[in-house]
Amino acid sequence: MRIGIVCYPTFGGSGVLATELGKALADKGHQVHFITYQQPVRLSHFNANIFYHEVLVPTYPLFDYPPYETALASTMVDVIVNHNLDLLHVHYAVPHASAAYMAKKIVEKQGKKIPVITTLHGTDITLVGKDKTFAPVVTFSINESDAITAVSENLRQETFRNFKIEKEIDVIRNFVDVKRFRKKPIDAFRRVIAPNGEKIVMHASNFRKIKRVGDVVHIFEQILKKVPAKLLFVGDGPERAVAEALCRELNIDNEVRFVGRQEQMEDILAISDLFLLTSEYESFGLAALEAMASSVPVISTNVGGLPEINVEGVTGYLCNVGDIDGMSRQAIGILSDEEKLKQFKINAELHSRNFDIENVIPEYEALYNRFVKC
Ligand code: GMT
Repeated sequence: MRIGIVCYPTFGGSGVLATELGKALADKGHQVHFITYQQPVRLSHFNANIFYHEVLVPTYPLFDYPPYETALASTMVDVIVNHNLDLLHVHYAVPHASAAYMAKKIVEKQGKKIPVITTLHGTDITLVGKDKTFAPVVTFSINESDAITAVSENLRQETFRNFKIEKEIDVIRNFVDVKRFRKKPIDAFRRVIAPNGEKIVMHASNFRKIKRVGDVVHIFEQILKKVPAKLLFVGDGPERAVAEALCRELNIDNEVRFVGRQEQMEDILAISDLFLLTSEYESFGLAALEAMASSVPVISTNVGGLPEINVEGVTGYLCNVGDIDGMSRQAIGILSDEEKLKQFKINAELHSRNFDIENVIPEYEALYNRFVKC
């Protein structure tokens, strides 16, 4: 099959998921065409079945706002026609679903039918898409997609709650390549971060307000009172400076490292003991799943799709948003008991196998096969 994938090429979960999906499809012999404004971050290896088409937005003195969506739709048309695509799979509704609709209509005029599948990832529905400015276009273009998928049952329900959706939404949960994340810790690396055998607590995100990174700092402050530990912050974004300032204010900055955006998540996760995800909302929480696949238990909030992946008392714990005391108590409980920590690590890795890439890719292929006869 010749498949076009449109996504955000950044470190965000939707881009990571779409890129990993494309790579896995290419490994299975499909021809995959990525259409994005930048090379996706996880698209580092050469694969003869993968093509990358950059969307270039022309600048012009009249354009206060460069027309990205128009450029994207035009690039889609070019790739659909010149590479004879069978199907277009867009990740994140805004503006990918509406650009895909436009491209579909344009190629239809040229006698080519192209099925469009839209995968909803979270903030495209719960934050951005709901905004009055976007809602009519988002609703329309989702409804015009030939198939809609959501990455969790929670997101499926949220979408029906917030938009007038006229067709079924299939849930295809996010996945993880368990083999890739099953890595042995690099001892020298661990010693650099935790020279005296301290426990390593980790948080990874894009540091948007929705992640509540301040809660991570407060939880870690409480952990430190009971367990020698270090905190690793991975990623970057608007709240990073706030979190750094808070660490200084609480006088725990020597125990905290901000390592910025990282591509080799599996190496960092391999030396971690506990993952904290304090978000106000997560449609899924791919970062938490990657942690679990690396045998790292997760303390998370109990919102969105997180209860669909983190199992209370088995792979970690789930608490209400903002329940710093509760999350600290559970974190200390795991970190201060070697046997418990060991068991939770085993459980986390075992549970992550339910989301293995090898089980989920066939679900996408089955969906594609509903529209493409090969
Ligand atoms: O979490 C973010 O801010 C990034 C965002 C994205 O669109 O890349 O992540 C969303 O999609 C991920 C992949 O499906 C999910 O794992 C995240 O939970 C979801 N984020 C939110 O719902 C806040």
